[in-house]
Amino acid sequence: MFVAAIQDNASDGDTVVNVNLTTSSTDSTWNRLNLRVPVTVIDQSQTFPNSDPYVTLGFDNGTITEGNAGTQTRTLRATLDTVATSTVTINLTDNATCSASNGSDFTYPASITIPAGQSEGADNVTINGDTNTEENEIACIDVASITNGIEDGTQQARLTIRNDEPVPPPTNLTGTTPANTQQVNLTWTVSPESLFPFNHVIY
Ligand SMILES: [Ca+2]
Ligand SMILES: [Ca+2]
Ligand SMILES: [Ca+2]
Repeated sequence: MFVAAIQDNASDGDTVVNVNLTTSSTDSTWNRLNLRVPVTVIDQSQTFPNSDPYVTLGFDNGTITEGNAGTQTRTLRATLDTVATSTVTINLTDNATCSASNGSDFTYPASITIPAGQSEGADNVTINGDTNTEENEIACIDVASITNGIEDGTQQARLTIRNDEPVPPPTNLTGTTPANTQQVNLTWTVSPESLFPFNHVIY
């Protein structure tokens, strides 16, 4: 008896086929003996069980100087570890724990799409200029979900938006001369405090 396996290209895993045999009633030795013979057809596909590509996410250039008005862009790129066999969609979300604010400091695309046959896709993140005196800000884009792909660990694209407003001079500078004239007490106010180094030199 021969059992022939039929070739295909499907990644459908190993298959077990049970072949049932019944001997003839005229066979005096094995009369009506029933046999069940399992035959395993092994799937040789290298991509089974999961053929989805792994996805990484990042900016081509992770810093930008803010500017005072209008918008600028930076390229946000999603990259696969293999060529896509079907369309891969990476849905994006912003991480609100980072200092830059979605909507006022930057805006980003809802998703990046990678067509079948490609291994990467990209879209623009838009940065808004302002004239606010502030610290550098960081925009963080996370992966919300992926269709036909797998997030490679935890991906987060980070963009540093460099503030370009000049640091204003200290204000409310006052001095007093105590009885001991070798000593002068000075007080002043800086804003925002985080923009000033801690070592203030007095001449
Ligand atoms: Ca500015
Ligand atoms: Ca800003
Ligand atoms: Ca600013």
